[in-house]
Amino acid sequence: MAQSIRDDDGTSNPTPTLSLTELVDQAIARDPQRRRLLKTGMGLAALPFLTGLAACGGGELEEALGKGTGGKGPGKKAGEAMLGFKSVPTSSGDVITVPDGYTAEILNRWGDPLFANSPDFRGDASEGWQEAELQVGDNHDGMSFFPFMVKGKESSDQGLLVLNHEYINPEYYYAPELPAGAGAWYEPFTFDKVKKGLAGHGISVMEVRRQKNGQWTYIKGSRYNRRITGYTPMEITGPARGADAMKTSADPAGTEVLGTLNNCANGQTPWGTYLTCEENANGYFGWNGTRSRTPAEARYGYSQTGFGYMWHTQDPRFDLNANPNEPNRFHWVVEIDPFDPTSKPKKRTALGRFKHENIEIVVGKDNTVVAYSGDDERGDYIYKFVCDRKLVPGNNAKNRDILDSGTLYVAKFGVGEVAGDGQGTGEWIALKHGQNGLTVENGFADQADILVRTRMAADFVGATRMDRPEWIAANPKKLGDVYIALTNNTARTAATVDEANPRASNAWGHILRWSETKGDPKSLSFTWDIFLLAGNPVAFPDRTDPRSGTPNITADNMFNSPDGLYFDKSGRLWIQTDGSFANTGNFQGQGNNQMLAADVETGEVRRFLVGPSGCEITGLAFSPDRKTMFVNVQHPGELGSHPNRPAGYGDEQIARDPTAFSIWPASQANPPANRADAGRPRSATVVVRRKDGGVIGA
Ligand SMILES: [Ca+2]
Ligand SMILES: [Ca+2]
Ligand SMILES: [Ca+2]
Repeated sequence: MAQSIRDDDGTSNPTPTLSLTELVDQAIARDPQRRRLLKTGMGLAALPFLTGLAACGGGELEEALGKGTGGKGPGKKAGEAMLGFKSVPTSSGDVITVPDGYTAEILNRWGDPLFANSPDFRGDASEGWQEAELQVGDNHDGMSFFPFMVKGKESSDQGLLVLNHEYINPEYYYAPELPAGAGAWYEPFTFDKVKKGLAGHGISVMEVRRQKNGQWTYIKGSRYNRRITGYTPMEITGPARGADAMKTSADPAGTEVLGTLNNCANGQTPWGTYLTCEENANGYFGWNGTRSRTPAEARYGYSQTGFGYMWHTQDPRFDLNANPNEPNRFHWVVEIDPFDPTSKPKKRTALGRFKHENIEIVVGKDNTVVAYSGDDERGDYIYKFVCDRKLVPGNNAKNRDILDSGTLYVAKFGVGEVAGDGQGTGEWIALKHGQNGLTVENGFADQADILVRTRMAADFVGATRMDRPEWIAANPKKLGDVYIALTNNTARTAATVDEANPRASNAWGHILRWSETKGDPKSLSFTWDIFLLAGNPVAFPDRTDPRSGTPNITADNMFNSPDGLYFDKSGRLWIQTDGSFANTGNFQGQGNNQMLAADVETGEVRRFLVGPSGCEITGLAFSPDRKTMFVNVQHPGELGSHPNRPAGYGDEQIARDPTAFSIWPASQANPPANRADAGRPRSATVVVRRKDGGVIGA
């Protein structure tokens, strides 16, 4: 999410971690001979690691860039190009652009009818909550494709598409009732509007099918179709089930919660289930009257008015003074069986409570199941969970509750042998009661307490504060290699940079990767390096200036704020952005949010897709043959600092004139003659295919 009152750019982790100076001093203590090298100059640009990157990236990288496509990297099919498409130019326009030879078609949109009895989207936001519950939700985000098995094989023509609806844009979601000047567009704010808001959140499950002509459709009324919303009953499982902190007046046992909220990104398990991650749930809560925040409420970013949704004014469930434990029942990972529309989703508390971005499951050679997840806030942490039980391949029933027991770890990044060379070593620290000082004496009552207050346990053990951990993706061609998008952190200062987060005022973000020791996902140590620093080589042409990015960032592929990361089966790394589309200053020439692909062996990055006005690109899935790509466009029309934002328009104006800025996806093909007939911009799932029917990206 970006660019609005609903963006949580706050910092609720005040814990200091070691400054670069302290890290350098530590390294010098270990190796006094390095003193001269490390202590000279000391502007970041003078740091050896940047010149080191230039040295290892420069010549070889340019050669790779010149060669363009092809080459036999590991894991590719013979003759398959890693980046076999021509880079797409940036754009500030109101359409999706894809490379020559590709098509982009709309599969579903916010408000599309999902069930036989669903009403069609009216376009004026006049639906009530009962109707909204029967339609596709808003703000599409993380997504997975579950192929049907046909004749014993995974189909690339039919299956279930499961997608998150992270939040709503009230300015487009609610129809103004009072005339302009008589009140704000959202007034009067009612309990029914809370319920409609809850209906726009959650998850959609829909059957999708490829037609004979190659185009995809979703099947309205399929028996698999399902809406999960902010009201759907879910079971609480794992160590925090039944804990005092999980009990409320509505659920005195602490075992069942209504709904899932702020479902950002996702994960897909080898046992056929979907994982959805609860991120900025704090934004929906507030309080009436006065309240002194508890330390945990402060640490998780709760405030009197949240992100401005106003739910707490109408529904006591979201009022911390009325229901102080209700927030503890969010910020979890939820597991859903998409093939059984009657199944009850499960909140898996063993995985910890924080602002989960996505969850990436990796299975070791010994069938150990490991789950990675980042906590998306400035200065927060990277986690991994190692399951107690091993995967039983092919036995979904046996694997079903595997995420309920295991050990949660948090990452600590070290400088390694050389300070300032952009690589290092790291360790995973267990967040287990009785270990690493997480004891009753130190204020942690039991494992449930550690899990409900995971952030505070991680603070206690001294984990490394990162530049907003977003998606994590594991390289399918190199077991134990894991990549993370660290989207940006303009709050980092020269005094708080460290080697893994090396830039003060990091406006563009970076992608970091680590290799688990011996390639074993359950290892408790790793080595790491920086895959790329995003930047702007046009605004900052001096390539020794860290603001220009690493050498693999060029005028033709530059971007800011990497967010979604996804490896396809060939080992292509897809990068989706949720950053500034201002196209000026630090971001000049970078246009709208976009998607790129990277060859992680050569470091080459190419721009694959540019989104419409005011959107972010997030959520990615492929058919098993990878000839169909499903990609989500979230919040087209969000005003932010877009260059085409109508003058004088804020949320109030756009709510009353909702086609003044973006009409995507109506703008994509055959837009209506009368622009107002488009109704309003809508989040949507897009199908990208190659006109020659080939593998996407190759
Ligand atoms: Ca995020
Ligand atoms: Ca180092
Ligand atoms: Ca995101």
